[in-house]
Amino acid sequence: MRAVKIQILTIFPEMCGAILGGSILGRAREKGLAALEAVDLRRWTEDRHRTTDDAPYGGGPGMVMKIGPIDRALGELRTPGSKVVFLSPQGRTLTQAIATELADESHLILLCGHYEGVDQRVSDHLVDDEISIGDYVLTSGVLPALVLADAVVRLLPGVLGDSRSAVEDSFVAGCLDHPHYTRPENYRGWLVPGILLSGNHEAIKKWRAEKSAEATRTKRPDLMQAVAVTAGRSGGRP
Ligand code: 9D3
Repeated sequence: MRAVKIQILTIFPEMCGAILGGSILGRAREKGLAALEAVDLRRWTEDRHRTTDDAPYGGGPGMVMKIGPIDRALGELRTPGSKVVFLSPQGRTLTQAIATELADESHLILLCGHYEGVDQRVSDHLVDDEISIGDYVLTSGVLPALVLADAVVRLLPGVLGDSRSAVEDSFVAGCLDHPHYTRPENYRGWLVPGILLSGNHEAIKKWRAEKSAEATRTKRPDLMQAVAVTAGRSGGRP
């Protein structure tokens, strides 16, 4: 059994509690598959006010996170096999492929920024990887760190009840899912497609593949290249 240690380094560790203790991540912890922990960056401050930010050199609005507490924290948390990931709007955008890559690590330290930014020397000298979760503005790196932890932990063998789910990810990542239905068969006249009630498993499999391809083509044509590759065809040709 392979266990992954994930430490979220932040000045707001209390933001992480419900997520790290909740459903899937909580179960992964209980099963001993993942050790998830929010670590308070203020432990490494050295002044009475536990200061983690300061005014920017060159002037301007807002505050900048200081390098000192971050350097001391990482100096203590790092291990020979650890990887420090800085959640930042300047990072490479998180994808399923990156989640898979990080799920192979044994110790992730997720560094979260707050305020207007973090001293550039942190990115330049102290981190191994820099990741964004997309092009929209959040107030800190804490939610991105939790998103990343969730994407990674669900990939660990044994975390999802159904081992098939994670295996199918390689496909799901390149193609939208087919529609799902459950009881009742008729809700206010809105019917479940008859084929799903037919018991014909070959036909159902084919219908789902077609629905999946159709949804991808109409809603996410940008994914079609990946679908063609996944299906073993070349260069997105039909
Ligand atoms: C006014 C300064 N901002 C320019 C738009 C810079 C800024 C600094 C810090 C914007 C957001 C943040 C806080 N966000 C993150 O630390 C963050 C983030 C995000 O906002 N969106 C997507 N992924 C990420 S990863 C970390």
